[in-house]
Amino acid sequence: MLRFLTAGESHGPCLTAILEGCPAGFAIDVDAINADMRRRMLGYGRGGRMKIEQDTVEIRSGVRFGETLGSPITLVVENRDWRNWEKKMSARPEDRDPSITVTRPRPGHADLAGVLKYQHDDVRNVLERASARETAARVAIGGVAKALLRPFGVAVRGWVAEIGGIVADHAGKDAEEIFAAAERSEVRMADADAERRIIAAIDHCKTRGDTLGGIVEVAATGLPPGLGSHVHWDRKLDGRLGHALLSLQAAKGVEIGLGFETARRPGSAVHDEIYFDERTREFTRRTNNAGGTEGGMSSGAPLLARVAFKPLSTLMKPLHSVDVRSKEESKGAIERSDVCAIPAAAVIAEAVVAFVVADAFLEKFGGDSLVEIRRNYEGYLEQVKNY
Ligand code: EPS
Repeated sequence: MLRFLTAGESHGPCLTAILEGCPAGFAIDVDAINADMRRRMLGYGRGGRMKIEQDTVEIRSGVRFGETLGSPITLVVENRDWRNWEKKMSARPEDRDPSITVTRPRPGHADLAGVLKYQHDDVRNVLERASARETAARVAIGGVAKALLRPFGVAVRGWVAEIGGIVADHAGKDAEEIFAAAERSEVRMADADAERRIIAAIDHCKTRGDTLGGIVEVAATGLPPGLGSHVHWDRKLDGRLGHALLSLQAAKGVEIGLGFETARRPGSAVHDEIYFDERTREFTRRTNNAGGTEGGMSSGAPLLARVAFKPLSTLMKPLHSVDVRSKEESKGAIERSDVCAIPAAAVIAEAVVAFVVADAFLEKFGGDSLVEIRRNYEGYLEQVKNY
């Protein structure tokens, strides 16, 4: 239904995203997209690059007078750093400079597998595209996805659950409360004590030339039941979320709802019992351990996803490596990087969830315009209500 491509190297002129499958008539607020672009740049532990960039989205196609046309939407994010890299990242053969070749792959990054696979003699040919800079394009795409969901009351919110093993205490707070407090936090958490300890841990890590990973959470609320399907593997909503979230740079694990904890409990302590409210004539649940999906379909309860990110693989005190040219023992190359990018990862995961949900939403209620989709959506809700 909805599909996108991103293009662009970290230190190339720009990132480009093309989103195809957007129906007509949806309001696009560029300022709202740019607010997310700014949120992605924030967070304690970010490195020098974020001082150079001022990520903003320019819409080059598919939107006229603030509304989608139904045609592909092109989003461009300029790399301000490009002016420092024009020669080093030039497309012209005469600019080739062997003295800047990177030959020491960083353990954990795409460097070694990438040069072996693509037969490159310069690790930079891999690392530029493998860089998490690409996530700026995904946040831009997510901004449009949120605009597709907004008229139907679907909201997607992300925050940080833990960094470097220090876990936020978010007990007793709902998604809206956690999100509101996390937006004011340098580590995107609603727990001032954990925040203090994490900031100290990031400072400590920085002095040791090390990095920290963490876990982010995303909640999507306002979903109708029945997005995705049980009938085929590639139509399952949780499978699609897993694929999209694990495609994020440094992502190592995805959980939906109770996730891995379900494996440790008996069924009676996992499954969300079903009740019927005679007054509203609705099926209800008292728990949401399933995290909003059952059988690969949205249940109507909030969708809750958790994503684990490993620590960034550029270490200022680099790990053991081997020079790919000389085969001599060495240390991994040092590139400018962040000590911790987990607060940004929460914004990025939020954008990815928004895309997957918008795609499943259009698949279910598909049409060429907002008017047509609204009719399908309202008709379906009526049908569910009268079941
Ligand atoms: C990033 C831009 C990159 C890194 C980071 C994310 O810019 P630079 O390499 O010029 O510092 O800060 O990427 C990585 C940590 C990585 O390993 O690729 C961004 O825009 O988010």
